[in-house]
Amino acid sequence: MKKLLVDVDCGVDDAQAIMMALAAPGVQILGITCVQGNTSVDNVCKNVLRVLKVCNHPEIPVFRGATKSLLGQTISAGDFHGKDGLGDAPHPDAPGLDLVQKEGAVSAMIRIVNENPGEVSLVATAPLTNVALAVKLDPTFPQKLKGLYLMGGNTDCTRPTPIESASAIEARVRADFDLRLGRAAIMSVIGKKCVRAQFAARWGDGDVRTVCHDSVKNRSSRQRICDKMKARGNITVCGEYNFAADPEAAYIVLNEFICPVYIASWEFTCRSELPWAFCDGWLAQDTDKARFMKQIFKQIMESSSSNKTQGFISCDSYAMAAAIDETYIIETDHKAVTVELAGNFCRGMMVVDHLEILKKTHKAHILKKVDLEKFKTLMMNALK
Ligand SMILES: [Ca+2]
Repeated sequence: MKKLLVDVDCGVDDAQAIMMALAAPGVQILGITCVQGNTSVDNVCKNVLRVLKVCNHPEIPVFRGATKSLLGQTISAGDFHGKDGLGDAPHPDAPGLDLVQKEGAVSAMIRIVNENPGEVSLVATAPLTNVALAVKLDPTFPQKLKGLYLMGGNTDCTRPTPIESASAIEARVRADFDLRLGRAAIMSVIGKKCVRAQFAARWGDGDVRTVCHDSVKNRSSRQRICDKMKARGNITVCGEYNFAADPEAAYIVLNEFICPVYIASWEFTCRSELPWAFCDGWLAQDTDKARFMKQIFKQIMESSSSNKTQGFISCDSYAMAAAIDETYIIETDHKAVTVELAGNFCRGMMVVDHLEILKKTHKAHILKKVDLEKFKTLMMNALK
């Protein structure tokens, strides 16, 4: 039996991930901990209880966790998941907060893992506030986990990106840094001290270091500049929501969780999108679960239909699938990772230490390629 603890900010894709785990044979959810994120923590608790009711699993305990990020700063998730986090499609018989456990989320996490040492996989699909608090209360918490599965963070484009022409890069660098230099000179000064300050002011210090070290190692600065400029965010320029919503928590988790860590980054989920035709068949199943999903997913589907460039992406489900079935993972990047906490544009961005400059002994598995047929089956079964 695979034992899971799930930490969510129950938006629509968290609901999809929870339903995937509930439907998977040989998987037991020991508890669901809630944290603010897509919506307030009270809404998150209500949403989880609603999902558990639809799936006929009211016995799974739900715990209320952090109401704010570690520093108390908020970053709006917008209305993508609806104001209530679940597509603004309320149900009159939805369960109330009286069903939430009295025990708090963080102490419940620690207790449950202590009761099942070495057996629990923690799947975290939300800002990492609860998870970071758990290691601060109990520094031995990570080593008692079987694994940690995260949805969050950025990679700096592991897929080949269209390379800009040298003249386009030159123009960008000129515009950004006001360098009055020729093309060759611009490319060669990337690693030099005199321009670092300018870079740091524009890109954040972590980025500067990456570019500088690349230059020192005589890699193609041109390619690196391209990659940096193409690193994708979904809430800030290059920040993924779960990390950007609580960068300090993400930093603590990536630096203090020495258990096996698997990361489904934003770019990875984008690359692993499913066709909308799959989504149509998925929702057309004649079940209460599918009808429920159709209601809560309606708003997102309508807003997505205007953006035909992107397929169907259930972000949180990719991390959940990795915890449920290890054979779904085909290829990972095994790299040390951390999080940028400063910078003008890059706060909350995951930093991947390709050159091992940070000298970290612990490395994370960044999902690169997965078995999408297995993923589709897990998704389908979630609504059966
Ligand atoms: Ca989430």
